[in-house]
Amino acid sequence: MKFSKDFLFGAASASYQVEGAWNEDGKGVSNWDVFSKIPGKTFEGTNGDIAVDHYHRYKEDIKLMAEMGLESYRFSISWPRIIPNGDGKVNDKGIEFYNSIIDECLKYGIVPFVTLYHWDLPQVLEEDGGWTNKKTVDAFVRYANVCFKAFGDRVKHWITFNETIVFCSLGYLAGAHPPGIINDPKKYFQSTHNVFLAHARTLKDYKKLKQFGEIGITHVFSPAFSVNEKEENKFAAYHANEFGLSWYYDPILLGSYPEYVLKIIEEKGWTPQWTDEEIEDIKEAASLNDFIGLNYYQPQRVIKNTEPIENASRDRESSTGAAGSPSFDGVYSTVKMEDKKYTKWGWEISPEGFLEGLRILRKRYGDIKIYITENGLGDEDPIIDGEIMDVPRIKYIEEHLKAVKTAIKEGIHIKGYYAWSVIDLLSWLNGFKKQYGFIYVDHKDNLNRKKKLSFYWYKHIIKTRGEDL
Ligand code: BGP
Repeated sequence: MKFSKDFLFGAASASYQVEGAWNEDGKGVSNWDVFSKIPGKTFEGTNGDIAVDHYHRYKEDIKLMAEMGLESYRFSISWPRIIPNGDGKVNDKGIEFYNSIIDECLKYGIVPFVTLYHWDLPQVLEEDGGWTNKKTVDAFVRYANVCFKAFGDRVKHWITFNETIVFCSLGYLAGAHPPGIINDPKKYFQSTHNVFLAHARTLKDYKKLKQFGEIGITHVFSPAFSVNEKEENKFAAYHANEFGLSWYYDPILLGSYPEYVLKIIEEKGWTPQWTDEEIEDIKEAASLNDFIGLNYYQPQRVIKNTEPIENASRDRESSTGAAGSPSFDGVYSTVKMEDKKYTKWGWEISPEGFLEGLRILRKRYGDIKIYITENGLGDEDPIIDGEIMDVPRIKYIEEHLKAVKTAIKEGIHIKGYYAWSVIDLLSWLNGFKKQYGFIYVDHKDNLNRKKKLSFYWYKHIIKTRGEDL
């Protein structure tokens, strides 16, 4: 089987992780510009001041993407580059930069797939309460409208938010992302609701503009499975999926919050402050989603938690995605299993979990259109005789693309696959050590670009539309 002609083979990046130029051409300061400079917050104090200098080298980078045969490039817009203080004057130079990126893509027939929010919030808004403040909702909707008006003639694929669960939970429970708050479930739930509201209102505005593109949101897709048939562990996995999946997917796709979670947060006093009008907006917007974006790296293996949660460490080390921590509410724990395979960073490699998760998703939400907006392997790539031999990455992507193929055969509506990442870039908490790209960046030699083995492999897969997989 070949992937259909309208299936998009792509790869992704995010503004803070690639651009650099953090204080150039009128860009405002972002929460990450500030947070990454707090000692101990990032791996060896790395930050995105320069990142891989995509801001100045985008032409070279997009040319390489074209050479790889990439059909679509998923990138994000830096909000503080467009509106430096979050809700004030628009920065023309920022508009100009993304116009150039978009036009450069289109020159080669690469479809731009744009994320509006991949975590770099204008610092002025962060200091005013960030996503816990409703003012941020209004400011986001305005910013989104600015982008639609500036780029919507050429951009026909929009993602509002990237991974709400990550920036809200690491921001307000683990303290490992800005604003660095530890263990505040009230703020955590408030921020998630505010993001869903911003998403809903943005969709309503986008549809009014009649630009006839598609719009959706990207969520982490990390289904939880019980480690065995024991009732208490099966319940732990159910609970994990209600809090980690349903809480995020239900408001977007069904227009309402899951009863199970609502009841618990009510008892605990964590219910967000919301109005009937807001709940109505979320409900109305559910039918306006054109697709859902899934970022899949690994599933979760879950058991009932028995440890006191006070023992749970809340820091960078324990927030990088490896199994082994109790949940914030102490109900379940993620565990590493003897019979599973893991990456160097302790992430499980499970194309089976991917496929199984896709089936569960279809059962709950029906035939929604899906894009796999991120999937890939973080590794330290071996260099042999000057060549970057990233064979494990090829294997990882191959296995996951096969799972996509099977899912499509089963009738699951997947219309595109974006590898994370197009080029080696800054990992939020792991610096430049954890590589994901098809294109290598030499940090010892002027950030020069070099094609990896996976570059040639992906090129072949795209050219043959995955027939040989
Ligand atoms: C996702 C983010 C990406 C990227 C990726 C890999 O959660 O959307 O921006 O960072 O994970 O994560 P890491 O760099 O921690 O391995």
